[in-house]
Amino acid sequence: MAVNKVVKKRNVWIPVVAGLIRRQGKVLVGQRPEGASLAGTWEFPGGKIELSESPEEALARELKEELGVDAEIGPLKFVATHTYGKTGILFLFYDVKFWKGQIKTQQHLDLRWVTPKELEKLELPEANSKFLKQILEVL
Ligand code: DGT
Repeated sequence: MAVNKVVKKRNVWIPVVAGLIRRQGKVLVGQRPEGASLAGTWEFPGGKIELSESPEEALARELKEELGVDAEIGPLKFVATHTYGKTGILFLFYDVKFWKGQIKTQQHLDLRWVTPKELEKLELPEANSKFLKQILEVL
């Protein structure tokens, strides 16, 4: 007997963690490299959460990979969403105030410490410029 299976198509949500790394009134941003999606835009260091990682573990791993430091992940500051076509991104922004080691570019084209004013002038991924107001409020 043929079974009519109804497969419900669901859009996909990808959880992404990002760090607000702060020092002396400035926040760290990295320029996404050639070949990556959104190349050339300035992002907050971070990335996708792998299966079996907590968001904090994912962010600590990304900061080690991208900046070469052992970071202590602080509190969750805010959550935001953005959709690129059929893919939704769920962003979790964490405060990062402490880290061990010297921050060095490992994957980004460049890293910059910027004031909130300077941040407003940089080319950010659409997702970030959309909630820039919220970002600035927590800096
Ligand atoms: P992979 O393994 O190549 O997929 O990359 P991951 O896990 O390092 O993640 P990433 O950073 O390429 O992906 C994060 C997605 O979120 C990507 O579509 C870009 C987008 N995005 C928008 N704003 C930001 C931001 O401020 N920080 C980060 N990390 N991603 C952002």
